[in-house]
Amino acid sequence: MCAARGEPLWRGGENKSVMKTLVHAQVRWPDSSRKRAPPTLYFSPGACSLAPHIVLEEIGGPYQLALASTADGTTRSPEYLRLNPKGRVPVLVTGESVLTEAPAILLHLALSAPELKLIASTNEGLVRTLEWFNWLSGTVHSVAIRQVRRPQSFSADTSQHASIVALGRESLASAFALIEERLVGLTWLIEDRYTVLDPYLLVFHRWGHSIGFDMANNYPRWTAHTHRVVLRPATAAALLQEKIAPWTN
Ligand SMILES: N[C@@H](CCC(=O)N[C@@H](CS)C(=O)NCC(=O)O)C(=O)O
Repeated sequence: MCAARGEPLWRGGENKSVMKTLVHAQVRWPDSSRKRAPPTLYFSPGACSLAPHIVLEEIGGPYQLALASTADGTTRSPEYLRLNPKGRVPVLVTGESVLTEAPAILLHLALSAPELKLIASTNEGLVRTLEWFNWLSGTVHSVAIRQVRRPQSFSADTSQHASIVALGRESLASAFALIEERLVGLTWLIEDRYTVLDPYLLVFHRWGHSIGFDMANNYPRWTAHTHRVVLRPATAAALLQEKIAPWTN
């Protein structure tokens, strides 16, 4: 990172309406002239980049959005691969630094605005946060969700795709049941206050809807949690900017 350790890369508040611009279908590169520029989040509507987008709104400082659609091939273009060789969103560009991986970006954003307390404050809370992040981004997202949405990533043999999708749906059903169980008695996931994990969980709830799971009836506690996240003005703003609804994809 270009900021000193523990030092926020920017402070919220100033010239918000001027600085925050939605940049459509452009891939722009970090350079030295951007050292003090607001951070840029590369996102695709409804992708896991929605969580850092919501957190940027929570923080309230200037930032920019750059659309990198996962649907139209932008994230696999040679230009985009120069920025992120992993070919995925989200990417957060801050000055000369390019940060990938949703949990790392969420942690970075939480640390950049310590006064908002968007991350756990105890060792136990931090460890539980890592436990959630690792499982959600690994087992649930990169395996199960991907099996359902991109079976071609697991086999070039199209005759295998239906069974890969079925395996993914089975894994998701048990993962979602575990999420529902973990939410017993909780308002928020960690330390009973809103942290960056909560908007991340919202993304998975939306995906559940989009792949046809009956989220409201099968996961009422998780659905109530999602309602709480959606009621936050930062979430409403991010959903509006991405032109998506909370309950569909
Ligand atoms: N481990 C990465 C996964 C990122 C990821 O898979 N992003 C999806 C969107 S939710 C993507 O960019 N997909 C495009 C593709 O697979 O080509 C993270 O947590 O950020």
